[in-house]
Formats: sequence, structure tokens, C-alpha cells
Amino acid sequence: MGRKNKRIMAIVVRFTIMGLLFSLLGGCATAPPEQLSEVTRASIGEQSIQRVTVVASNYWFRPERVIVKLGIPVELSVRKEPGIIPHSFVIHAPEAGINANIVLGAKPEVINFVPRKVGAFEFYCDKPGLFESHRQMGMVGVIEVTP
Ligand SMILES: [Cu+2]
Repeated sequence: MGRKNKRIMAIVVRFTIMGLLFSLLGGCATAPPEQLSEVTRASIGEQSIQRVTVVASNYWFRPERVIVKLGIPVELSVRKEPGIIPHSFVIHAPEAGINANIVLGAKPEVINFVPRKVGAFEFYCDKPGLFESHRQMGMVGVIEVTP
């Protein structure tokens, strides 16, 4: 085999292995259950607290758009579906009074804050993946604060 052919073979082998790895990883990804909606407006309950739950899995958040009202306390409950792949819930929006960096478990954790600014504030999972980060694979959402 010529040197050029060897190089082509090496490239073909590399792409085949990458393809196999991608399909294996694809096997880990799950579709979000249909009953979990993509957009949720927090419900204002007892003592005028806005309560909302965000669930995470491979590689999504539901809801991925959480709508809350300005100035009313929020109890945001976050958890992940059972599974071996770790996930987190990270949001850094100090201007809006929202900050969290939580490694998710199956047991819900509550984040308390009072939204101080109208706008859309991104949350995401900061876990790295093999090729792409979980954030790049779609573990991104937004907290929308409305007047
Ligand atoms: Cu993740």
C-alpha cells in the first residue's frame, strides 16, 4: 500500500470508530416524556410564592422555559431523572437576583430567589461530554421574568 492509501485508510478507520462512539452515545440520550411541558408559568400559591419544578435528563431540561413574575418570591425545585449520567443546574444572573450551581440528584433541591429584573436569563448544565458539553447537546433553558 502506498503512503497516501495508508493515510486514507487511517482516516476511514478513525471516522468509523467515531461513528460507532456517536451511536453508542446516542443510545444514552432520551426524549423528554410528553407530559412534561416545554414552557411553564410558575403558579402563585400559598403566601404568594411562585412554585415551579424543573426536571433534567439526557440531554434536556423540562420545562426549558420558566416564566415567573417580577418581585414575587420563587421556589424553584430542581431534580434529575434517575440515571448514571451526572447533571447540574447552573444559572448566574446576579443582576436579576438569581444564582445557583447545583449538582442534581433524584431528590429535589429548592432554589429560592426574588426576581429583581425583567428579562430572559439562561440556565444550563455545566457537565462536560465526550465530544460536546451537555450545554451544547441541548441542556439549556431560560427563566423569563415578566413585569
Ligand atoms: Cu447534564
